[in-house]
Amino acid sequence: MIGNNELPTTSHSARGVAKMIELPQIRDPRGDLTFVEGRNHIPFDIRRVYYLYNVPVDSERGGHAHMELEQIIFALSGSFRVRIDDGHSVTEYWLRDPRWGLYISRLIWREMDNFSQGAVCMVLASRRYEESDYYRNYDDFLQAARNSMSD
Ligand code: T46
Repeated sequence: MIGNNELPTTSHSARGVAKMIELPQIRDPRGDLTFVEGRNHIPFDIRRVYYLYNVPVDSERGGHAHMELEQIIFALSGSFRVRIDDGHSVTEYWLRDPRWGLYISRLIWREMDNFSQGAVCMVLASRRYEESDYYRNYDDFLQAARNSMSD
């Protein structure tokens, strides 16, 4: 089941997209189970999984955007805040429920902070790690985002 109806779609000439996606939950007295299938529950094939843990509560992560990468971010445990900037407006999301992931397309600047003690952030990504895919300079991101919007 998908929250908020349709899966997000991205295009190279559109503004970046961020959207919460609800995953299935199999409730069970033995413990609940949630699963994710690429191109079913999320709009891409999963090429990489990484996770953040042992994160100090005053840590700030992110501070970049991607040229091509799409991702979905989960709080598997604990909570944290994700600030999303599409070059036009900024939106805050709080992740705290492992059934809900935050889908982030290309050309979205993200910043993460307010990690709770013991928070675990898991990310499913559409591509392998490539440093050349990052905008780590905000002005470079902004220019690319604005160019993309005007295409
Ligand atoms: C994102 C947020 C949520 C790798 O070697 N392989 C990897 O798959 C990743 C993600 C990182 N790295 C290296 C690159 C850096 O030397 O690990 C170091 C830390 O990476 P970074 O500063 O980009 O970590 P975060 O937590 O600020 O950002 C990461 C992702 O890079 C980013 O795409 O959206 O997590």
